[in-house]
Amino acid sequence: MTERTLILVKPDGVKRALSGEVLRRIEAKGYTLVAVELRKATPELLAEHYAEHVGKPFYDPLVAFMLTGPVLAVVAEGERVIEGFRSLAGATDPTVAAPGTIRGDLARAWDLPVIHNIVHGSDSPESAEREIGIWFPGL
Ligand code: IDP
Ligand code: MG
Repeated sequence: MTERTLILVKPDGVKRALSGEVLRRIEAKGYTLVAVELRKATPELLAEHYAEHVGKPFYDPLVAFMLTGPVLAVVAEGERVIEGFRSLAGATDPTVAAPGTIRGDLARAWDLPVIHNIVHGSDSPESAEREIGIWFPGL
């Protein structure tokens, strides 16, 4: 079934000029770009986006990190794109993310309170619908 997912190039990816590389991989896989916008997050928006992580030890550092610079907000569309982009992104921890994935190829561990791993991708149809509504309420 054709579906949509919310992807973010996080501030580490934007700063390292990897936005184009991430978009290239999304398009090369065969997914369609529906929306692409360079945005400055706000604490309110991130509190909604990361609601599931409130109270975890990395929550405050995660929000602080996401405010260090612009993020590239993307909606991509395609057959099973939610699962497919998670597969392109690789595991959360870039040290063990498989080579060939965005995180496995382009990120590594730093001695930081929050993992810098270049991208976010919705993890389920429910999350995708919720997150697209947060970042692109007009869609
Ligand atoms: P995901 O991005 O692979 O879906 P989540 O568990 O949803 O991973 O976590 C959201 C983000 O929070 C991660 O992408 C990463 O930046 C950060 N994070 C997750 N777990 C940890 C942790 O154990 N320590 C530090 N940062 C973490
Ligand atoms: Mg997640």
